[in-house]
Formats: sequence, C-alpha cells, structure tokens
Amino acid sequence: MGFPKGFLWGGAVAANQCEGAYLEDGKGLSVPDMLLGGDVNTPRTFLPKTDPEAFYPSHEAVDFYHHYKEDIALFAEMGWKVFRLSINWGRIFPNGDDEEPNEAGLAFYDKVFDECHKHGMEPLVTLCHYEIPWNIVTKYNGFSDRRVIDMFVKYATTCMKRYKDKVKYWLTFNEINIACMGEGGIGNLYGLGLMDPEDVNADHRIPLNELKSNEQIMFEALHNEFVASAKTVIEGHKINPDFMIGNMIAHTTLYPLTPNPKDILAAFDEDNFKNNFCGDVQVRGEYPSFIFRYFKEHNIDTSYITEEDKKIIKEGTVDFYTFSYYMSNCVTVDENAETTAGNMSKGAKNPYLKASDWGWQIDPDGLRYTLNLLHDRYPHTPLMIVENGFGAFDTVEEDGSIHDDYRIDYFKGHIHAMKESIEDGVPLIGYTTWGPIDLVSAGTGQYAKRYGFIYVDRHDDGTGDFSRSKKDSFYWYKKVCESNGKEI
Ligand code: BGP
Repeated sequence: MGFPKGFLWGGAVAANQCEGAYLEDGKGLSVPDMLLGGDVNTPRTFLPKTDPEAFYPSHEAVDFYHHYKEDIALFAEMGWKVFRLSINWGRIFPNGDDEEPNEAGLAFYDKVFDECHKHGMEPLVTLCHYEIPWNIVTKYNGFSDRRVIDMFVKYATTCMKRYKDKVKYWLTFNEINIACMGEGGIGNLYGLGLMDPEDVNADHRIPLNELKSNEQIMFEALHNEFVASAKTVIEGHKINPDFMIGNMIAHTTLYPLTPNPKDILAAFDEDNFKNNFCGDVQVRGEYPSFIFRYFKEHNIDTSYITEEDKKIIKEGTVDFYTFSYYMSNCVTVDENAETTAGNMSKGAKNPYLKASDWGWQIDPDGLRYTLNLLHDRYPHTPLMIVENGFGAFDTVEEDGSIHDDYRIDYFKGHIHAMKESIEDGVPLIGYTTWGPIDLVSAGTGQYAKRYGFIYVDRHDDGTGDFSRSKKDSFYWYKKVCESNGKEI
C-alpha cells in the first residue's frame, strides 16, 4: 500500500529557535529571548537582569530571518510538500496587548509564505511555539489571566485574515501538554507564560494569589489556553472554511516497566495525564472524566471552567491531531528502578532500547504503537507527526562532509513504522521532521545538539559564520520525499 498520494513530507522549525533578529523590525521580547543556553547536563535557566556577558541563543539563533530564501530553496531541493514554522507572536504584537499589529512583522511572513509557494510548498503554521510575549509574562502572569485569551485570539485572527490565501494548515499551541510533563519552571514558562514562584531569579514575577497553589494556577492557565485554542478554531473557520486547524501534543509513549499490575496501572494513569488529557479536550471537545479524579485528589477547584467555556470547547474542536514523537519511557511503582537521563520527560529506563547522548530512548516501534493508539482513541480525526528527529553531536570532516548515518538510521526506523501504521489503517496525512536545519535546542539552549539535514556553522561559544552545508542525511531524505516514502 505505502504512503498515500499527496502525503505531506517536510520539516519543522520554530521561530525562536531559528530566526534570530530578536529585536529587528519592531519585534518585542518573547519568553525564549530571556533564556540562557545550557548544556547536556544543565537545563536552560532564566536570567532576569541584563548581563552583557550572558549568551542568549535565541537572539541570533541560525539567522533564518536573513537566510530564509536560501533555506527554503534547500528544503525545496529535498522535495518537500510542507514546511512547518511558527509565527513569532512578538513580531506581530510586540507586547501581546498592543492595539495595532506591527506591519513589518506581518510583512516578513508574507515574504516567507510567498517563498514557500514559489517552491510548491504549503506552510504549516504554529501560532504559538513557546513564543509568548515577555510583557504577557510580567504584566499578566501569562495565561493565568483570562484577558490573555482574547489577546491570543486577536493575534491568531490577525494572522489568519492576513494569510488566508497563503496558509491553509494551522496549529494553535505547540505541545500544549508540556504543562503536564512535570517540567516545572521552564515547562510552565514556555507553555503557559507562568513564572515559577520558586525561582529565586524571578524578580520580574508578579506576586501570585497566595490562596492558590501553583498547580491550581497551572490548570487555570491551561484551561485558558484550551478556550483560546477553541475560539481560534471557531473564528478561523469563519475566515476561511477550508482552513485545517489542529492541536499539537508532545507524545512520550509510556510502557509499564514490568507485568506487575501496579506498573500497568501506573503507566495507564500517567499516559492519561500526560498524553491524553489535553488531546481529549481538543479533539473530543470536553474534559475527560479521569482528570476530575486527579483534580479532586489534588484539591483543584474547577469553578474556573464555566458553562460558556464548555460550549466554546465543544464547538472549537480541531480538524486534525498533530504530535511530536521522539522517544518512549517506562513507568513503574518501584522507586529504585533506574531512570533515563532525559531532560524533557524522565522515566524508567527500558533495557531493550538505546538512547541518544541526551538520554532520549530511541523507539521506532513505539511510533507504530502510538499511531494505532491515537487512531483508536480519535477514529475520525486525521493524524500528522509534526516533530520527530535525532539530536546528536555532528563531526565535520576535513573536506566539509558530515556523515550522520546515526540520524539516517533513526529516521529509517521511524518512517518504516509510519508505513506499517498506514498498513494498519491509520489515517496519517503527513510528516515533518524536527530541525531539518540545525537550530537552537529548546530544552538545553545548545547549538551542539544538532538535528539538521543541513549543517549551520554556529557554535555555543558564539563563533561561526552561519554558513549552511548538506549532511549525508540531506541526500537520503531527498530520496525519501521524492519517492513518496518508497525508498527509505
Ligand atoms: C519539542 C519542541 C521543539 C524542539 C524539540 C526537541 O519539545 O517542540 O521546540 O526543540 O522538542 O527538543 P530539544 O530542542 O530540547 O532537543
């Protein structure tokens, strides 16, 4: 059977991780602009005071802002049908709460989308890939303030009206469930624009209501994102009924570590909380029953979920479900079990899997399993994988070549799993690999954690001339796209 005709092959980036030009043409600061680079062992940290020595990787990133023509031409050379990118909210509304949009920001994305179409590629636009304007963090404490719902919807509809003939595919919030991933500080700041009250550096933080727990505020903020997302779907379809508007979930597949029924149930509960809760709200249009047990046990007062909100969430269900897939983890009740070193989603170590240098366990079979689970759960909803890739240290040979066979192996396994899932009857409509061009890592802020088919000469010590070159994987992925997945 193989991949269907018109399958959307491509790649995915986020504005804050590739654009740079962080204050150019009227852009305001957004969350990642305030985060320092980290390394393999140190997660990114937030630095409130301006330190001239500090290195903020998003400020220049890989300078896509000035290289977009060259980069899009390289993507097209690989035979892509779709390019997933985000609009940087702060380019359009620099403070998030501005009256009027910033024309220079809108004009930049006009040029980017025109360039995509020139090369026969559809843009797939994420409206918020962690790029919450910094002013919304400091003035409103992110999405915990209901007023931010309408700021987001205004921003989203401004973009949808402007690009209604240029962009058909839209995603509302990147990895909306990051809040449930146990990431704490940076996870909440990225996903919800919430400053961690425990963060001693957080001198911009506005005082939280002392009567509310952090978790209470987190769930309220997440709820406000659900409402903002659903309103965007409703308004978007009025702007152009042909729009396909999706959600985006960080899916870390979870297995019980042993056949102990206690492990099975622990994995089941964790899977529901981390992977299914947000997707259920956005696809089925209502909060799943299991989450109310969690709310009860954690003393979450759910009176913030109004009848009006429920109607909006019901009406604004997504047209397709998209997700990132990098790894699987195991779950156990055994507190002494060995854990993975992963910085994003920790879990028990699976003795059958190898891991990347960052501890992310490599599991292509888990992708077939996941696609089938999702199809079972949401039988009438098309699925798309919008992130999958292998972060690695690459070596540039003397002649400039880069032999990244480890990356090719990773992709081969996962694309094979996609093929198998299509045989299983899963309605998979597309695949955009993560970081097709090297960019700044979201979790660690490193350049050294490279994902690209295209190498960028830029390093964590601030050196490099931003020149682009093709890795071996570039030629390999080109064959995949051009043969519609026949040659892997
Ligand atoms: C996802 C994010 C991306 C991306 C990717 C890889 O969570 O949506 O922005 O960066 O993970 O993670 P990292 O950059 O930490 O390797």
